[in-house]
Amino acid sequence: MLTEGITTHPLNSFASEVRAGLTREGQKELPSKYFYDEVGSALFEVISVLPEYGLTRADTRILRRYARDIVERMTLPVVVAELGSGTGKKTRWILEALCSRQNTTYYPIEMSRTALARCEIELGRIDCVSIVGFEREYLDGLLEVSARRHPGEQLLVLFLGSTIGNFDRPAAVQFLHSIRETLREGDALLLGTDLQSSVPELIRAYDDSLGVTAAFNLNLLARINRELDANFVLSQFSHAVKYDPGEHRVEMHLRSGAEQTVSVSRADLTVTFEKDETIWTESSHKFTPEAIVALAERSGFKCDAQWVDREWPFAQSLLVAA
Ligand code: AVI
Repeated sequence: MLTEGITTHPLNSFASEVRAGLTREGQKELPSKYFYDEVGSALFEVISVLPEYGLTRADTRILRRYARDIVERMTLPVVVAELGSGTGKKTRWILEALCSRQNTTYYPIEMSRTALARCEIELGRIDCVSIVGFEREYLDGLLEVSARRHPGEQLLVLFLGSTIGNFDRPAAVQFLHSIRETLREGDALLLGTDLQSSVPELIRAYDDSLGVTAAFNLNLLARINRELDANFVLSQFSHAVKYDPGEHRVEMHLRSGAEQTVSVSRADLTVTFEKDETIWTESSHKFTPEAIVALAERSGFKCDAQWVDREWPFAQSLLVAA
């Protein structure tokens, strides 16, 4: 695999976002994108196979079952780009379905070099696929891919795993709109989204009995300790999960077990927590099929088709640039 471009979150942007989030008026926050260091990515891999967390299995099942139907809706030749490819496991089905019809260039766009390398191992063995990885922010990478393709090639962008659910609703519209702006009419976005289900089932999915999701959440503080020279005492914080029925989202927080003061040297910050005060670390929005159609339309796409899993409420939607 060729890997192009190098962008990592520079230390000072991590430091300044931590500083901004922990000094906010009212609810303290940390951005969920910082979960995914080496340890966090490994923990997320474990989450994705937990019995309580059906999301990744549902995402994969739909792709395995319907990859042919999905690619048959595209006009050949097609190049494939993926935003946040992870290890690329799920993508195999789409690439194999395309391979029965054409040789395919696949552009994984991913911030993690380790994930890109694993993606090459996972997918590099498919004969008719050439992989060109981009270690970039999603939109930067996509602009580059879109500009590189040959005239007449259609672009299929994959945004799987319900990562769109980690954006606030207005940010989700804005992000899809920015994707749309990099595309040409007729290009497509395959969007994976977790759907609404019962609240106890959702809470269990984010508060598993082995405590893996709790470790994933707490690792954010451990990462701040490691990279920003902070002194969070992990045993003084606990994983907390709640569901906001108005916003249809699961929220993860870290709750302070005592009144305490923490310093984050490289962010030039000393911060005080009340007992039971929380840091909001992630939102996972849940959708309905109709809400996805509306979201698509507000962002310049038309929903061409949807596939819903039978075992876990999850949808893949093929959105065509209108
Ligand atoms: C990556 N993202 C879609 C996952 C989710 O379900 O929101 C991250 C995650 N957080 C806790 N468990 C999984």
